[in-house]
Amino acid sequence: VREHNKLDGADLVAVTEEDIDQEDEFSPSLETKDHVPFSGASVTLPGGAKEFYKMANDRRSVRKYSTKPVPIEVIEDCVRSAGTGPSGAHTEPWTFCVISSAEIKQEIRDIIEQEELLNYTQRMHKQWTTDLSPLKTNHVKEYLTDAPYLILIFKQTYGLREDRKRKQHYYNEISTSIATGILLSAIQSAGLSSLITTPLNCGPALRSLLNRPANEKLLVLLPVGYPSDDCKVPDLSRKDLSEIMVKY
Ligand code: IYR
Repeated sequence: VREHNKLDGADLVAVTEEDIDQEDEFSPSLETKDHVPFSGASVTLPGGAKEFYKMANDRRSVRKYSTKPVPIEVIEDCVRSAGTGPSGAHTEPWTFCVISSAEIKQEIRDIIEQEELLNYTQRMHKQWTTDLSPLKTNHVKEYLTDAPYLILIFKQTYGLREDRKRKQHYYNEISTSIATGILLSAIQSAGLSSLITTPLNCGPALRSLLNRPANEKLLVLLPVGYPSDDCKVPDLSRKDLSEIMVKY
């Protein structure tokens, strides 16, 4: 009999005597192939890490968008980049739902604004809403219908193998979060803006709106587009390197 232990993002299956006797019932989810030579990065930025930092430091979370269209090919390249992220046992446990339909964006906005009204007025602690007050956020989210795209990122909590067995998706939340970070940088590199949102309590309704399967759980939702002409952002500063890096 197997014991399932919940451990830090991975569903570990305890190995028992019985499993060891029947080891041949296990087969890797990935095809077993010879390793291939690799000599490191072949594409680099002309200005190296300094140039990447300048780009990254220019990123701001944008909450007011222009309706100016963005070619879908740009979004496709950004999602391709996200899909290069490392993942537990190379399971690639993510789904990126890209919404451009005005009707679906409106439905998403309706679901989120309804929940966020309850979040802000009833569910979030007073300290939480107070901490957010300098950012001037509230339950009204025009960006959900103004931005040309919404990207809903789902983590796949498990997969299905060709032999119909359940495939373990180790560290699916960490893997999908790393892919999301790569997506943010790709969006930035295309001259576009975005915003990480975590619609509290909206996951199940958004999953069913988009007909996503039961193994997919909403991680984050990003509007993507250009900032509106009158866009303003909070006057924030970032921690200095000396505050975030410790050399040994
Ligand atoms: N999800 C809400 C509240 C919110 C929470 C945090 I933490 C933020 O950094 C920003 C907002 C909203 O999107 O308004």
